[in-house]
Amino acid sequence: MEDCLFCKIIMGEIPSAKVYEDENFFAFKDIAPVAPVHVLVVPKKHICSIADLKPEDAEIAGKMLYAIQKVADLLGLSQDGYRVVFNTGEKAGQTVHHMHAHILGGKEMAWPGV
Ligand code: IU
Repeated sequence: MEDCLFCKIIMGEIPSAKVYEDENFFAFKDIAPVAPVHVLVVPKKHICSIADLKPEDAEIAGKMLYAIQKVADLLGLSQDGYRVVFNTGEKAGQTVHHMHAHILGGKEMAWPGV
């Protein structure tokens, strides 16, 4: 998508601190981290949000969970645990309209955090 920030990051048109890439996903450090470890996992296919998933996206949506697991492993978070957040829509605070998972870790976290 032409005007999508995350599409530009995936294409390398905007620099990012990449931590992982495969055929379907790209992961990079969040520019404004809210935890000691804060990485975004983004599907290369432009899907605006979970709310916009179509039946044909089911496979990529499932694979995304595995990509998140892989990135969390690479970041050394698997043993202590981590949080995964998908802000979806305006009231949830989604600011970039290309579906992404926040992986947050490296600290004790309270729940609920809303
Ligand atoms: P949100 O769930 O849509 O609010 O998350 C968007 C995230 O993208 C947010 O945490 C930003 O700090 C992050 N981000 C980024 O990593 N690089 C950028 O150039 C921009 C936003 I703009």
